[in-house]
Amino acid sequence: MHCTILGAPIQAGSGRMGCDMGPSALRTAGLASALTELGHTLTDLGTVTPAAFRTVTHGNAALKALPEITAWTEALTEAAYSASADAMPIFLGGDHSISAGTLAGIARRAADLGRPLFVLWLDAHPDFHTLDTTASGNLHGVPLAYASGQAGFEGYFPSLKAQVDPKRICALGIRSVDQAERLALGKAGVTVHDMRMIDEHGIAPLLRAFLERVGAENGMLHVSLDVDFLDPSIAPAVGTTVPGGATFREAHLVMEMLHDSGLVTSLDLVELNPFLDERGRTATLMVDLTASLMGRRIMDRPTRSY
Ligand code: DIR
Ligand code: MN
Ligand code: MN
Ligand code: MN
Repeated sequence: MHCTILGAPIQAGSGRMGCDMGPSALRTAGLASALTELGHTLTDLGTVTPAAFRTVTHGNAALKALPEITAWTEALTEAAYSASADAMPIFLGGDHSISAGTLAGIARRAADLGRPLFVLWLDAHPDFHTLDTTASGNLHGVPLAYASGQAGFEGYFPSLKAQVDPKRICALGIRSVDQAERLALGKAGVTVHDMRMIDEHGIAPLLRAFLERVGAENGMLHVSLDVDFLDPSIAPAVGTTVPGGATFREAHLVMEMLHDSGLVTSLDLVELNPFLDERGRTATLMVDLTASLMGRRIMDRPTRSY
């Protein structure tokens, strides 16, 4: 597989500093060699640069860094569209607001190719706020709502050339949902497999059912991996730790199943805050999970086709 790597060092969407060091920490943890050792080729496209920020005002006084995130979203939409032309792009955040742009660009690519785009959202949070409903004002809480065409972004974020169908989104690992998000997710028809579902059914059957849908429709699959999907005991380097997250083996199993499916066409690695890490162990885990997604395995086994 040919991969492209793009750094998107945004931190303003998370409301605290540090995520801008994410791309550097992922590179330091050996992302490139992990990919090439698996036989993939790669082009590191470096760092995306946003245009100058415009002054904008919005009725929600809580919103933080709206002009900055808007400019980043515009730049990332274009970058994601180009980077996905003939390669699998891997986007290095940066906080989760990067996915407003990565999803918008990938959705446009999928529309060009005439293929349905599915999204696997691996996160403690659904990030399904609009500019009107977010109470924290942290714009890493809005990308999934924006990219799936929820109302309230018009005139602020770039208008979408193509949007993600909310019914093709599966959010997995969810354990912190605000009331406005709960209502909007239900209304939009997003599949939410929260930690309770994972506890009761196991993570594999839930993921398998989703992958079967993607395969049946010859879909493209974008995976967005937020560090806080993982339990804080194994992944401390994130500003919004939530107890009760995915274990080391659950996370690797998800990645291994994704690899075996052969369906993944793009990936976000987001919310890594190296300032909060312990001797690089979260960065290393994120790279190891990416390696599992890209084909690293314990023992050889037949590939499952969906
Ligand atoms: C909360 C937390 N729902 C908010 N969100 C995220 O601030 O809107 N934390 N995405 O990582
Ligand atoms: Mn997130
Ligand atoms: Mn999160
Ligand atoms: Mn937040």
